[in-house]
Amino acid sequence: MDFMATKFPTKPPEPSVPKPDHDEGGAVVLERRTERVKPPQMYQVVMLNDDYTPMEFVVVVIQEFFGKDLETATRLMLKIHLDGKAVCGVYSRDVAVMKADQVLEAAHKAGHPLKCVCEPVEL
Ligand code: TYC
Repeated sequence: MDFMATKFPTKPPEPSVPKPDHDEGGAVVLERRTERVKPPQMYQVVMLNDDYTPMEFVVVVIQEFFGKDLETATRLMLKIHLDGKAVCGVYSRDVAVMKADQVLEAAHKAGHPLKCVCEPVEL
């Protein structure tokens, strides 16, 4: 019995390395291709408002875990209090998760319901 191939053999994909070419004078010319590497996805740590955590505690947490000075931490705390939330810092995923865990642990130990979440930064 005869079998027929259902597909013609396809050409292998072109290699992605620059191909040597020749200029008018016969010299080999290599085309330079710039490699574009995507920057890593960054994550923002968003602190949420609640009715019970003392303002002073939030200010200390923001200074301690997000490296802000007293004035910046106070402004951020007030923004959270008034708007319901604010971004306290932007980091790689692992660092953002670590910061959020540190905040939650400190709040839990102190008996406050303070919450924060990590979310990908929209481009
Ligand atoms: N709303 C709280 C209060 O009136 C203060 C507060 C601010 C709580 C920011 C949480 O992330 C927070 N005591």
